[in-house]
Amino acid sequence: MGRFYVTTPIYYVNDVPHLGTAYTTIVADALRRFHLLQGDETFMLTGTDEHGLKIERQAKEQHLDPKAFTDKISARFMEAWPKLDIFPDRFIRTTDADHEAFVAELWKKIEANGDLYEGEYEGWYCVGCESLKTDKELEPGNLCPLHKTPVERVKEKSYFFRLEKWQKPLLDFYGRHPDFIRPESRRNEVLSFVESGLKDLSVSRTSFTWGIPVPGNPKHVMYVWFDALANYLTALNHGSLSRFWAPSGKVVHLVGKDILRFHAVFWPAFLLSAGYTEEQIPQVVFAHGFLTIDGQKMGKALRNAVDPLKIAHELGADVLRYHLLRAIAFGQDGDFDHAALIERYNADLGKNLGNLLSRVLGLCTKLANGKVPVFGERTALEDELFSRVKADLAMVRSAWESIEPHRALETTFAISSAANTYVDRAAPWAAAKTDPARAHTILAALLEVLAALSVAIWPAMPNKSNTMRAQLGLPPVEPRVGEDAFPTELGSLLKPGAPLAPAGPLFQTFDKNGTKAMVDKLVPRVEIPKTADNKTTESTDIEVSTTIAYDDFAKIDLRVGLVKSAERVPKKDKLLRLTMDLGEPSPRTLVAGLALSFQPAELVGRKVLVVANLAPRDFGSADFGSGKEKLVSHGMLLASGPSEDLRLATIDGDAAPGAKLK
Ligand code: ME8
Repeated sequence: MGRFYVTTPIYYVNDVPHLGTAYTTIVADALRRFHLLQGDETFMLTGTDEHGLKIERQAKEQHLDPKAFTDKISARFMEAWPKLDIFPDRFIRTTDADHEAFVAELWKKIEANGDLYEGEYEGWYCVGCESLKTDKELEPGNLCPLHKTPVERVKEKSYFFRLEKWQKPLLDFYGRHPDFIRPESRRNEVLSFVESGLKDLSVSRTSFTWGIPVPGNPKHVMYVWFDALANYLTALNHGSLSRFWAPSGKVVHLVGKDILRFHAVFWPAFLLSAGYTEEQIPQVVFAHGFLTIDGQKMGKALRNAVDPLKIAHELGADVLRYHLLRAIAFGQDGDFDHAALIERYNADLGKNLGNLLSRVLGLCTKLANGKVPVFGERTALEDELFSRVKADLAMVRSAWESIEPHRALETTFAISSAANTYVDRAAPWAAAKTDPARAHTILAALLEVLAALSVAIWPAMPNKSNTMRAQLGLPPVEPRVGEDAFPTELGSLLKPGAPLAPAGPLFQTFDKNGTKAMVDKLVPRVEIPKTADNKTTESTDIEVSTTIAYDDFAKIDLRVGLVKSAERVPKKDKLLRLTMDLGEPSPRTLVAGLALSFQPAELVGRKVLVVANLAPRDFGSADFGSGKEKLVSHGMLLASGPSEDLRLATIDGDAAPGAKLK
């Protein structure tokens, strides 16, 4: 018996659960279930990451106190996972009192060891990543390569963590623990990052307050990643739960590749600095790839997120779980496509496994009175089947053990294919005519394989496992600590004479029309792009608009505009007043509904697309501090998206302010 502790990242509450976050959480649950099957003692942790500038800003935009805001979104995560048959042992929130207390203790330990000092930092900060970026990392236009949004210049007093000091110990540690970072390609990336030199890390902020106060200096709040990473220890900081931590437990952190550096560099450095030994560093940080839609990372930033709960509602959580675990090689990116989901469902679940079950149970009803038949003399056919299945089961086990769910399921379904081939070759319906005992042996062999499969699919499809087992006359899988229930041998999983209980198909397949109807049901409806003055708000299917003549289009004077200055409009939450250079002798004033998506400073210096000949639009008046001023927009800036997440229309390359678009 072993101990297995698996964690997911704690998710930022700036987003609700989507297929990307569901993916990591499903893998964690499946791994945990596999370990339960083996008789291991397990602990699974997930939760929400609730502090930091990103969350503070989002709460403000929604006119909510940050705690009220995080309560609202965190609940969405907590409620989502059970709907996908995921039952973590703890759902942690970084606003939990035990976490705040634990992080303060960790800080004090690191401080006492001399690894924190006060200083000032200046640099580019991506609020989406909650991380500083070097000039080298930025994309043209000062964009974060991950979020495609402009970074912000920050300069403030801060505590620094002596990360540089840990460069050598980290490299030594990686050398001694080659499995710490997986997969291999990611390990190499981290190694070359660390080898290229580490800089001390800013670990506190003074320009906002939504964070855990620094012990002894409450003007500072802790950097959100310092706070967040500690969650993995907070959860076990309760009595005997510490037994799940390394080395007495096997600790596996599952993370997306976007956050590997935090887990593989900063986290072990914090631990070593706080006095943990090398053996007390987690055994594995596994960085998986991104779920993409048409090659783009799925998520809020790109507004292409797929709702896992909708798929689970229509097709069952098992189907979604199976698809994600099987279709994507764990560690690599995978493009998600609803039609491919249905295709795999039909092929693997319906035609392969589902068909095997109903075929075998149908034959048992016909040829064996609906009972488990007696296993008679084995022929070469059964020997071949059993030795193949035995070898495959061993491979399934080792694939789960080595965190390769796609391989585990591929082999599981290869067993089902082998059994389907065996039915055709052994032809029990023919044998029944001349040698009923032989037909019974064939069916008994098949039932053994099905019984083994009903357990092997449990980590991925716990519900279908139960349904399958009920039809086989078996109780649901109920793992017990210390008992290895993962099947290794065939021959005595079922009792001869026990009643079988065939029911409807395990998976109802979809024909061509059914597939189309289901895909239509699942595919998210798309929002009509909006203009920055926020006129269109309805969410509906994209419609093709009526065409216009070129002459009509030519009437629109589209130009490149350079934002010279930007300021909020007092008492108008959504509006910004911009001064724009449109290549004219004097700048123009534009008023635009951008304030929920952008800080004024982020816009200054950006080149955007403007409708220059729109009739002036009156926005009333506002007091900017020296009495009421008229608020009139002389043109319109182009953007797309909902008002709280707008994307600006910009121009490629170097275009001068005032350049016309044609
Ligand atoms: O990074 N494909 O939180 P986060 C696959 N709070 N996985 C995806 C994904 C996609 N398209 N999108 C998200 C944070 N994920 C921090 C973590 S941990 C101490 C702090 C998954 O809400 C993936 O696991 O941005 C990724 O690492 C995680 O969600 C990021 O979640």
